[in-house]
Amino acid sequence: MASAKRKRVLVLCALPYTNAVPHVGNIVGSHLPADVFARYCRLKGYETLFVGAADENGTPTEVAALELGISPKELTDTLYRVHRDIYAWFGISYDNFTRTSTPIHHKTTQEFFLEIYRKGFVSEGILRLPFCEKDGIFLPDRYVQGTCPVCGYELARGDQCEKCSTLLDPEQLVSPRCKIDGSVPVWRDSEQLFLELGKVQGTLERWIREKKDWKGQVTSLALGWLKEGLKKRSITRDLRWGVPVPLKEFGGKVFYVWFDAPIGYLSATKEWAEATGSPDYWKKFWVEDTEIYNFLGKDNIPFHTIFWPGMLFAHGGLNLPHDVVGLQFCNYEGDKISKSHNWGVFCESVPDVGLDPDIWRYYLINIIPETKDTDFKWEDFKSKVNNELVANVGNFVHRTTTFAWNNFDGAVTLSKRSKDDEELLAKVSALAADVEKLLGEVRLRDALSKVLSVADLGNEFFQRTQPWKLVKEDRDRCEQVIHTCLTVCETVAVLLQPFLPGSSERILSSLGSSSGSFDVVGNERKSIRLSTKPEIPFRKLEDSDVARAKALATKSRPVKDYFS
Ligand code: B3M
Ligand code: ZN
Repeated sequence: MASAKRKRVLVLCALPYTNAVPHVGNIVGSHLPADVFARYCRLKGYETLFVGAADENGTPTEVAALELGISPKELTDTLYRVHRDIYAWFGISYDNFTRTSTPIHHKTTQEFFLEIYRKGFVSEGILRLPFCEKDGIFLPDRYVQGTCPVCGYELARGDQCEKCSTLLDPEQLVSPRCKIDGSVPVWRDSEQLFLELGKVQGTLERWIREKKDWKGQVTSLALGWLKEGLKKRSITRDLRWGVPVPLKEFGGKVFYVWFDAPIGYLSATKEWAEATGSPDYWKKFWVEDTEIYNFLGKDNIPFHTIFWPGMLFAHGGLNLPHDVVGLQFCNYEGDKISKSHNWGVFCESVPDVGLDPDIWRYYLINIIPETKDTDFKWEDFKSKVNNELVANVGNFVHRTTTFAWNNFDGAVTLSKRSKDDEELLAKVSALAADVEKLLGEVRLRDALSKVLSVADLGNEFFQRTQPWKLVKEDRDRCEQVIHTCLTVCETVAVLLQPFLPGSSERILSSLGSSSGSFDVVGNERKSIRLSTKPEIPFRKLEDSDVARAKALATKSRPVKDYFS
């Protein structure tokens, strides 16, 4: 017997830096898959919490502010709101989307540090850091550019090579330069603190080897780094902006942004718990039985499979990720998305197009880079929306509801079912079970395509049973057929909930239903009464709509314009 205990799930999305405004690649690469999964967990009745935050500390912010001639606080105050509003527009259902500049985050980070410091996982040492004499600052790792010592990629960043994913120290780069002004940095010694990752190497290795159901790309990357042997990694920097190191000897220094950022997962949970009036409730998710799912882009995999779990092992007593859902990249029309080259679809402009967010969600879910890099293409956008969402789901729901409205005044009652109906509903049931299973395995694209198969079956049934003829020849049978079709419509709408929340709610309410869970098939209503005259659920995109969307959504608003 399965235990009656309610399963608990914590869904986490990588914390976006607030030095830029997100583009669609950022949405499909973490927030949207995390959202679909969180919505699924809620519908399953799991105790679900979905939190995130703006990653506001460290050098990415300090440098961006420097470039704009404003303070880091001015920069992050504004960009935090921009991020928050964009995620809300796309229907990303964060229970808490906060910031890493909050007092609770600072406190949580300092306490976390003191715990691992006390436990002997922190050492002191000298770090040679790149200093830009022109800008008068120590350069953030990622603002040093040079050739990757491993694969030879010439534009590798000082924290990591984007080509081969190797974690780097800026010092390892061949011919390093300052990314801001191209000058050659000088190296200055400074006293810093280090996390002794070597001490948790064995524990990490055992933990990762146990993870049989992780994506292959994630496990193999992680095992690759472990094979090289983990070295100590610096966790402090000489910056003003960030979380201060709570040791007298290290006064004036702050934590390295990758040290405090993942602790943001914890502080976002704590902040949420405080807001609900039960400040200790965060422990349910971090100490008691909970499955934690982390969603992130592939460049963040090392930090989530090695660095953050290493920190958690050093700390002890906190839950580790259950799954690290590492996603690949999404390109735009065959090339890497780039704001500076104005190449991509930019979130700040997407609402201007005037299309329903669910239309975007539908296409974007189709290009979640689950196993390999994907591509946003306008042709594909149009054909997916028109040939799948409109022609399949929309058409089935619309023809069924319109028929019921015109011929039965919008209300049908089930008298009996034919074998044909039973067979259809059994197939629908089986597909619905597949959708749930795929969602549980975080195979979101496959899950969505199964939902479409349900609507396919419905369309095919409608076509074959010809209710437009039956209504004249055998009205009773016609009512049974329409009842069956409406039941399938309801199932489709219920299954669409995690993917297209707004549309599915509209369809459900027009069917006189409100779901909020995944139980429909086998649970269907004897009498179905439409609440309103049916409207077209999804409108077909004309060439002119796509041209307009393209013209508007590919315009990016320079960050500086938010401050003028
Ligand atoms: N901010 C990197 C990024 O935005 C970083 C993620 C932090 S997750 C703890 O790609
Ligand atoms: Zn490389």
